[in-house]
Amino acid sequence: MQTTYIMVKPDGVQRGLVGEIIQRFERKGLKLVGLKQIIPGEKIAREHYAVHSERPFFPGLIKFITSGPVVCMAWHGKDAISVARNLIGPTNGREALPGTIRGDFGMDIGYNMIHGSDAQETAEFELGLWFPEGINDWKQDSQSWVYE
Ligand code: D4T
Repeated sequence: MQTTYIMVKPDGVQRGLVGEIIQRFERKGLKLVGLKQIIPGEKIAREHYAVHSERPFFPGLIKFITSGPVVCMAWHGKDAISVARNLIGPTNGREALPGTIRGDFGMDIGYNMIHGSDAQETAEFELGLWFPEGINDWKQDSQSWVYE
C-alpha cells in the first residue's frame, strides 16, 4: 500500500475541474486521506519544484503555482503512485491519451492541471511538505469491495 501526493494546480481550480478530478480518483477505488485548499507561497513552491530549479521554465512555473489556490490531496491504495500517474497521463496534454485527466482536459505543458508524485521517496517528501499536520488514518468500508 502507498500514499501519494496529488495537487490540482491553479489552472485546474480556475477552470472548475476540482470535482471532476476528485471523482476520478474516488471512482478508481483510491482512498482520500487528506484534502485542503491553499494559496502556495514562494517558499513551498520552490521546495516542491527544487529538482527543476536550474531549468529555464522554473521562474514561470513558480509564478504560475503561486498565482492562486491549489487543492492538495493525499490518496492511499495499492500501488497508489503509479495508479495515480496513469489516471493523470503524461506531462503534455496534447500527447496524453483520452481517458486520462490531461488527455481529456489539457493542451499545454505549462497548464497541465494536476501534479502527482512520481516515486515513493518523492511522495514521502511531498506529503511532508504539503501536509506537515499529517494525513488521516481511517477505515473505508467500501475498500473491502475494491480489493479481493
Ligand atoms: P508534475 O511534476 O507537475 O506532476 O508534472 P510531471 O511530473 O508530469 O512533469 P515534470 O516534473 O517534468 O514537470 C513539472 C512541471 O513543470 C511544468 N513544465 C515542465 C513546464 O512548464 N515546461 C516544461 O518544459 C516542462 C518539462 C509542467 C509540470
